[in-house]
Amino acid sequence: MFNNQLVSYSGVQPSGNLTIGNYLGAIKNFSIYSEKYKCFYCVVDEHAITVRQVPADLRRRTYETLALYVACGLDPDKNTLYVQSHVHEHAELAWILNCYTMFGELSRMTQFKDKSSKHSDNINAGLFTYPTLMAADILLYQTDVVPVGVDQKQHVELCRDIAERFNQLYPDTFTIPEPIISKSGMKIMSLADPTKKMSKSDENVNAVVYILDDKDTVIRKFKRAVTDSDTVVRFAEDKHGINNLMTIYSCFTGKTFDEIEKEFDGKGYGEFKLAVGEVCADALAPVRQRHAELLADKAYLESLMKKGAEEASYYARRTLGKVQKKLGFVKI
Ligand code: AQP
Repeated sequence: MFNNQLVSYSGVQPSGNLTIGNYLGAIKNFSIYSEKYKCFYCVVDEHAITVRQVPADLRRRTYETLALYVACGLDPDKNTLYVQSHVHEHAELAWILNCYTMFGELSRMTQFKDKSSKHSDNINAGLFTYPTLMAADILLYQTDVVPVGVDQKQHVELCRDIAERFNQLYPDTFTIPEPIISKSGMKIMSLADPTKKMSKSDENVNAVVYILDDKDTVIRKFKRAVTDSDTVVRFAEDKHGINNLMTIYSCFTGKTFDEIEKEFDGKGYGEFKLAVGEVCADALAPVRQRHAELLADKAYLESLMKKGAEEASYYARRTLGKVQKKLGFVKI
């Protein structure tokens, strides 16, 4: 909480083209908080370099991700939208928090295990300490709620542990944040292997539906989605592919699984896949159009970056100053 106002904080890495997993699990839900909370939504470029990036791609995607925030309905006058590397307090607080985070805690993070097996040639210290940078992101703004997909829940829980440990030593420093996991889009799975999370860095482009895919591409990808040898559209433990498609359909239409099962009773998988593709493509069409308009105006996006960085820095400076004072750092 800052100035008696509840705070919502979240971020997305510009590490690839954003997917419907990022959209349904995170961005789509961000605007829900704008009325009641002071909201900070960050393009977390410092997190992205824990995996090698091509500089020109990182730069382009940073603009694209900011534009997507706006295109997905985040009003820059009601939300602080900014780029992480523009606010140096993130990296500074992350260093301090590293000294209050245990090696064992970081070793248990499943994302570290997953990413280090995916990038075995580059298991760098940043990949290992990613959760302390994420804790710094959240704690700098005295955050109350963190809307994220379920894959990030473990990191928010570690952030809470770090904050509680710090508060025990130096009382009343940080607000303890709560992760908010949207029930519907908590984990969207790959279309090629529905036991795996849909990820923007997946090398198989057919496994992933990007927010900016055109209608034909979206429909083609859903038509090719891996399902099973059954033909009945119903939610069941072992039907990972159908469960995932039902989740996506439910997120876009607001229908319950019971309603979806009734709607597709007696119809085959082919008809269902087509329907999922159509609702997804139709929902994303206005986002794509607005995104294209925004990207054409780079000066506007830069003005948003500047405004966002100024707003965020004001809050970040206050928390970092408080932390430094409590630790005994000398102020000059
Ligand atoms: N498949 C998903 N289902 C639901 N939510 C998801 N999120 C990501 N994928 C899914 C949520 O999107 C937010 C931003 O994610 P991120 O950019 O910080 O990184 P990530 O979780 O590592 O996402 P990716 O797409 O898998 O990126 P790469 O491939 O670069 O690692 C988070 O709230 C996340 O939960």
